[in-house]
Amino acid sequence: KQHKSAVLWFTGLSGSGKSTLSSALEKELYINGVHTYRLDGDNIRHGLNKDLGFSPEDRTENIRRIGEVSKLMVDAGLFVLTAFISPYRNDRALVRELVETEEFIEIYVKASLETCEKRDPKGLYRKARTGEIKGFTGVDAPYDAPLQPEVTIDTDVLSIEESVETIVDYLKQNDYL
Ligand code: GGZ
Repeated sequence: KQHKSAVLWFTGLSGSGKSTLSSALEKELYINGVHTYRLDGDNIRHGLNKDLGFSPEDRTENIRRIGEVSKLMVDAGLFVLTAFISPYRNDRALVRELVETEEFIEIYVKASLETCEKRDPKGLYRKARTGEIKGFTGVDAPYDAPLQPEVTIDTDVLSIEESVETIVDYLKQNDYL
């Protein structure tokens, strides 16, 4: 059966597990014969969006462009996985409207700030706490948690395998797979 195309929009704090989860899910989708493309900081913030920083305006523009690119890829028949903090509820709502609503799946990667700070894989929270980095999400910049995400993954509780399974189940139940 031909699968639908869609955007799986991961949102959550730095260190919540968006990248880890989206790459684990991508492997599982590949096994299911789904043609995917993953957008993350490595291929977007270092390329298309390398003129953008982390001011509120730049974050909004970052998400807008990623939304436009995602739309093109969905039109091309792909399953797009995006892994950006995307801290503003309004920016995410605009992407949802841009991509057809039924093709936008918001996945809230939920982890407490405490957990994210403990993980601190790049030492950025530490730098934010000492003031070396200003305007860090969760420390001195806001994160609007999704109110009605299609899927919530609590990475404080679930393993990566369990998290991937939860998303795959959602996709199967809603005829994406
Ligand atoms: C948040 C920042 C910041 C500030 C640099 N605030 O853990 P990381 O390193 O790999 O993930 C974070 C990434 C966030 O980029 P996004 O494009 O996802 O952000 S947004 O959706 O808000 O536009 C972090 C690093 O960039 N980083 N400075 N001030 N994260």
